[in-house]
Amino acid sequence: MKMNYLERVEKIKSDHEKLIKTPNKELFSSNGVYSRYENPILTRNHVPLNWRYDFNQLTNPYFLERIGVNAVFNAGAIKLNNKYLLVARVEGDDRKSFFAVAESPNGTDNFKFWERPIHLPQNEEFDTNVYDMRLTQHDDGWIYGVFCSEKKDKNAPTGDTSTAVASAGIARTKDLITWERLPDLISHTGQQRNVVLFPHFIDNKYAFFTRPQDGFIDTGKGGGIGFGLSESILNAEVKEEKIVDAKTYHTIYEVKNGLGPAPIKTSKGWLNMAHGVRNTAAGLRYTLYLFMTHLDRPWEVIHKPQGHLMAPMKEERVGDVSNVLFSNGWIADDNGDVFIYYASSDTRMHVAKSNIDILVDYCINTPSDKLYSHLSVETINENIIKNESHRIDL
Ligand code: M1P
Repeated sequence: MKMNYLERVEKIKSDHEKLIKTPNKELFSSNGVYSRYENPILTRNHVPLNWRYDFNQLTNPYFLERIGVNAVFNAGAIKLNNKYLLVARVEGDDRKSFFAVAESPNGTDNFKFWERPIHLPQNEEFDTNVYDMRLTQHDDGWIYGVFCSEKKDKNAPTGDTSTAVASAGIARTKDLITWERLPDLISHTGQQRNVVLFPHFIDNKYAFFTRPQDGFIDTGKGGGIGFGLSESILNAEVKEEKIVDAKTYHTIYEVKNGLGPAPIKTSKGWLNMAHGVRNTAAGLRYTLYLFMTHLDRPWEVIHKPQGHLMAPMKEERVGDVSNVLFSNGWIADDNGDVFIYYASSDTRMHVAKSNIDILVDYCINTPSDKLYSHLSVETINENIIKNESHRIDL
């Protein structure tokens, strides 16, 4: 269909408007633990048109998209001034990721990007790429964003133009508009990605969940979700990390894992969501899992259900990096509802809804992984036996 300039502008504008205003629908949940919503909540098509198009007919007579966006995913989340806010990873066609805030009035639809992407101040050595921000409303009054700062590996052999180094970048803000950049976290266990600031002081120190790794992709001898304290946030340094949740053979986190968003406090302990990575013949598979840690000792696991909480389903399975669910944002609402914001296959953002009581029940009462097939069968048989006195005729 051939369109003139104005028809094309109008169509693109009205499609965009329609997409942003599309209502979302909660779907029935057969597991009862959480319910997915029907539509993705943020995609590359949600990105404002004036970031992508030149609206001057003289310089853009064909109304071409000048600055393409490849994907919107892995968003941090926070509720501020009654608005549900996501700090999304927006990845341009040029492969550079940056952060941008999108706001919704209800947490499940009508997500609209703020006027401009976040201006993230740079340290002396620039970040080549930044992504996966975890937001923490800290006791000290600041909102912190901890994210992956990626730089070229200076020790890579000549000709190696892809080896990178990951460290934890730290920035803080009061309003998500103006950000103060602090020095990257110093750790002594190799590279760091998936670092999360704990919201409270512990022994008057800042506390971080970490993910030590020997290489950029492979965690090597490192790995596991770690935990360590830092005297200061202005020059954050974790001198020692204890492993909270180790990678383990033949589990959904056998290759690596990493904490998702900052944990949610409940009367029975801290709720933690993480991603676990396992190997398959078709490559790595990322799923989300939950565990609870002790209220006073948030590095101590007290309940850990077997397997995943959420795994990629249907269209979630396919994208730039297929077979991936990743989450670094959730919001616990005042009425106990929990919105789980998750990305599928490094391409788009979704939401699922649960609540604190249900997630706590899930953590406490789901059997744990006994690590052997015959013990999994034993767990099922125990359930069958328990059910014999509670038969429901179907
Ligand atoms: O591609 C899947 C994910 O891979 C990385 O996570 P991890 O360090 O645990 O392997 C990150 O690059 C993440 O952004 C990405 O979604």
